[in-house]
Amino acid sequence: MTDVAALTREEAAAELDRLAREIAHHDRLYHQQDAPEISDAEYDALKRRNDAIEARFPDLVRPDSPTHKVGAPAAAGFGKVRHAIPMLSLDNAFADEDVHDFVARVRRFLKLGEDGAVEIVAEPKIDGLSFSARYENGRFVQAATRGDGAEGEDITANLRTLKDLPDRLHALFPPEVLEVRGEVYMSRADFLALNERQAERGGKTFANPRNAAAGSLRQLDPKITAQRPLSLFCYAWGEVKGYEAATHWDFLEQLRDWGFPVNPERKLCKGADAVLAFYRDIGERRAQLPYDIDGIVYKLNRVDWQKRLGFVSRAPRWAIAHKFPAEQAMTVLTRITIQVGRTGVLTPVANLEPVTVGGVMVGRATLHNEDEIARLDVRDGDTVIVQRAGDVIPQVVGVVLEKRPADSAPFAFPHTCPTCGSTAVREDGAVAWRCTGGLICPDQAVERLIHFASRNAFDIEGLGDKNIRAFYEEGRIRAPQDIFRLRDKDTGSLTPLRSKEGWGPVSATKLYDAIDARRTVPFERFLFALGIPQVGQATARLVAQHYGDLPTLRAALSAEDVGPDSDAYKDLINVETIGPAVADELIAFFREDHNKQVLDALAADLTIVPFERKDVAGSPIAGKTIVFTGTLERMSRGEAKNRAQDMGAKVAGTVSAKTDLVVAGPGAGSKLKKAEELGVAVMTEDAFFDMIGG
Ligand code: D41
Repeated sequence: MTDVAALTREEAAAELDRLAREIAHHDRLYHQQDAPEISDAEYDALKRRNDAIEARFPDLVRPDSPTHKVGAPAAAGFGKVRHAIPMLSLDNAFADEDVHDFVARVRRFLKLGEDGAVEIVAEPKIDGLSFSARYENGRFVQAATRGDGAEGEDITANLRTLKDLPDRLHALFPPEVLEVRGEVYMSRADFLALNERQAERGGKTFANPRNAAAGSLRQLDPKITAQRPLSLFCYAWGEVKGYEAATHWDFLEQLRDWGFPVNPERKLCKGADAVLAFYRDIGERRAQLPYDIDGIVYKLNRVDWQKRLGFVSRAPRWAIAHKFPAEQAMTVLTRITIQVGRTGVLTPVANLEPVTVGGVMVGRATLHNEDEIARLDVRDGDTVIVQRAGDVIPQVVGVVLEKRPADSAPFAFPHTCPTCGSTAVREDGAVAWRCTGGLICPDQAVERLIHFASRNAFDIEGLGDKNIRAFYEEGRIRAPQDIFRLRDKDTGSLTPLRSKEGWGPVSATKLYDAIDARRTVPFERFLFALGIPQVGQATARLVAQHYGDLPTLRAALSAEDVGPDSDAYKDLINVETIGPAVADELIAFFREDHNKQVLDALAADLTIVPFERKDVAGSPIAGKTIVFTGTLERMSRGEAKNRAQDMGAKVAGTVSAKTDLVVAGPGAGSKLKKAEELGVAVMTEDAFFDMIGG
C-alpha cells in the first residue's frame, strides 16, 4: 500500500472514495446485521488510513466521510428515540505515546502547567452494545440503543426484561430525570451455553458474545430477549435534572448505590503512567475476565474540567479508548497439511509449534484456501504470526520473512486428494478445491460419519471423532447403517470390541446401549445427520416440515423426472429459503444409488418420527400453505413466518394453486394479483392475526 505521504491528490481522492464505501459496508454488516466480515483490528486499520489521508488533504474530506459518522442508523422495526443529549463516540489510542499525547493535550487545554497529576478514571471497555435508559422520578420509563448517536431504537420493552437493570432507583429522593448510559453484553460462559442451546433447538448460533448480545437485544419480541442471558454495566450519563456529580468516580459510586451494575474493575489513577500500568494489568488478566473487552477507557475525573474541554466532532476531548491489540503470538509453522471435509472441500491447515495466544494453547490454525496461502506466501518452516479474535478459530495473519529458512519453497496446492488420490477440482468462481472422490474417499466418509453421530445429529454418546476414525480403519463402521448393526456384528466377530485395547465388556455394552438409545429419531434430525451439502439444521427442519416424513420426501425427490420444470422441483424451491443450489443438492442426494441403499438400511433399523407440528390442536391454519406479501406492520416477516409455522402452517414464497391463503400488507403487488387470478383466499394482516388469536 502506498505510504500516505507519497499519495498524489488524485490517488488520495480515489482512495477516500473507496474507503468511504468500504467502511460504510462494514458498518452495515456490523451494526445492522451483527455479522462482521473483518476483525476489529482490520476495521480500525481502514479508519486510521482514512484519517491519515484526510489529515494530509483536509480539502478532500468528503460529505460522506466515515469520520462524520458514528455507529449505525436506527434499523426499521423499532420505534425511534431521539437522544435528549447525543451519545458521543470515543477517539482511539493504540500506542502508549497516544496516551501521553492525550494527557498532554488535556493539560495544555486547561493550562494546568507542569505540576500536579491529573486524575483519570480507567475502566475496561466492554465489547457490547451501548444503550441509554431514562428514569423519571426514580422510575424506568424508556430505553434506546445508541443508533447514530443522535437517534436510536426504542428498546424499552427489551431492556425492561434485564434483571440487572433496576426498575426503580434505590433512593428516597431520586433525581427528577436521570439518563444512564452503559453497555449491554453477554458473558463468555453465557454465550457458549446459549449457542449450545440454540444449536440443539436448530436456532441461530452466534459468532461471538457481542453478536449474541446484539441479536438478543434486537428482538422484536421481548419474550425472546427475556430468555437470553444479558448483563450490563453503566458508565455515563445523558440528561440529568436534580443531581450533579463533581467527579466521574463519585458518579459511578452513586450509580452503584442507586442499584446499577458498575464494573468493579475500575481505577482512579494519577497521570499517564498510572493509567498505562492499569492497562497492562488488565491486559494480562484479559483472558480470565468473564466478558470480552477491547480496550480501556480513560476519562478525566473532574466534571468541571470535562465541561471546559467539551468535544470535537462528536467525541469528547476528555476521554479516550486505549485499544488492545488483537491477541497475537509468533511461532513456527512446521508443515501445511490438507484436511478433507465431509463434502470434499480441501482445507489447508497450518500445523504449529504450540504457543499460547491470549491464554489459549494453539497448535493448529486454518489457512482457509489456496488464495489465502498465496496472499500470505506462507511456506513450510516459516515463522508466522497467529491471531485469535474473539471466539473465532486461530488464524495465520503474517509471515516473519527475516526468519524464513534459506531452502524454503512456495507451497504447491495439491490438485489431487491427499487421501484417496482422486482428482481435485476448483470450479469457476469458487475459492475451494474439492475432492471428486465422493463415496470412495475415506476422509469424506469418516467426516460424514462423525457428523452423523455428532451432537446436533444422532447425538450418540461415546461415538466421537476418535472412535469413529478407529472403527473406520478397523472396518467396524464404514457406512451409517453399520453403527446400528455394531452390536449384532460384534457378537459373532473374531475381533470383538470388548477385546480391543482400551475396551472391555462394560465399555462395549455401554456404547451399544448409547446407540440403541438413538434408534428413534425425529425426522428433521435424521435429515440433518445425512450431511447433504448445504443442508444445515435450519434447512433440514424446513424440509422436514414441508414433506412431513421420509417416504414422502424420497418419493417426491427420487423420481426420474425431477427436472427444473417439474412440479416436484417447483414445490421444493417454493419452501422458503430453499434456492436452486440447495434443491439440486437434495435431488442429487436422493437419486444416488448408494445413498438409496443407506436410506433403505437405516429406515429398516430405525424409527424415524414424522415432523411434529406444535400446538396445532384447534389451529385454524394447521396444514395450510400461506404466503406473506407486502409490508407487514405488526411484526417482521420472519416473526410472522415463525408464528405461522408454530401453528402448523407451511410458509411458501410464491403463490400457486397449492396456496391456501395469502396475507397481504400495503404494497403487495404481483403475488396478490396472482392470488386473485387463482381464486386463493386473501386476508389483511389484521384479519390474519385476529384469526390466529392476536
Ligand atoms: O465499556 C465501554 N464500552 C464504554 C464505552 C465505557 N466504559 N465508557 C464509555 N464512555 C463513553 C463516553 C466517554 C463518550 C461517555 C463508552 C463510550 N463512550 C462509547 N461506547 C461506544 C461509543 C462510545
